[in-house]
Amino acid sequence: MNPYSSRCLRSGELDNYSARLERRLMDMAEFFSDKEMVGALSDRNPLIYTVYEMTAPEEPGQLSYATTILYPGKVGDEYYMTKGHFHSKEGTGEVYYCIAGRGLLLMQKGSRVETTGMEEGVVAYVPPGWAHRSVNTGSENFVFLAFYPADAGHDYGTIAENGFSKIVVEDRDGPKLVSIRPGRSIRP
Ligand code: M6P
Ligand code: ZN
Repeated sequence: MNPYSSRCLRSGELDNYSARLERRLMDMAEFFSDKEMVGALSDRNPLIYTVYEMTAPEEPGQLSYATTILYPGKVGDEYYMTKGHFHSKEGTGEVYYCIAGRGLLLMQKGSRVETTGMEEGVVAYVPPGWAHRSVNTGSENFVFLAFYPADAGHDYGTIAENGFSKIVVEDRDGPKLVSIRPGRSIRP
């Protein structure tokens, strides 16, 4: 295959991409904690995030990249976030680069939860084996670029079933990490 490139705008749009995905609330209802609020918002079904992917063939050694535009908002007290996933293939990590906005990269392995504060210019590393989710804690679009092995695969099922053990909610003083499943391993 031949080399290629994309121009990544500050808005998060790629001018050359293989797929554009939109995730609305009802595509990810099971991921938010406040089920009553999910029900109340179901008619409006707000757009939570948009992804532009440039995927390489799913073969060892190939790399894909994607931008995510995560909009500001909350479902109840919980900030808009991505579904979050494990990589299906063991031993595959990922690099995130924040282009604009502000948020948290929430990661969990077993019962260990870590967060990295994301703002313009921050580069963050997700080591193999850590589930990862992005959360928009700001009032503007949170935009980031990710690089990952093309054959990593997305495992959403484990998170849909078990959830992360902490969620990010708005408190009087700002974003707060709250335990909802204390000490529970995400992969039982
Ligand atoms: C980043 C990458 C993508 C991922 C996207 C949205 O751009 O990690 O692989 O698809 O974020 O996250 P999710 O797949 O968890 O909804
Ligand atoms: Zn990933």
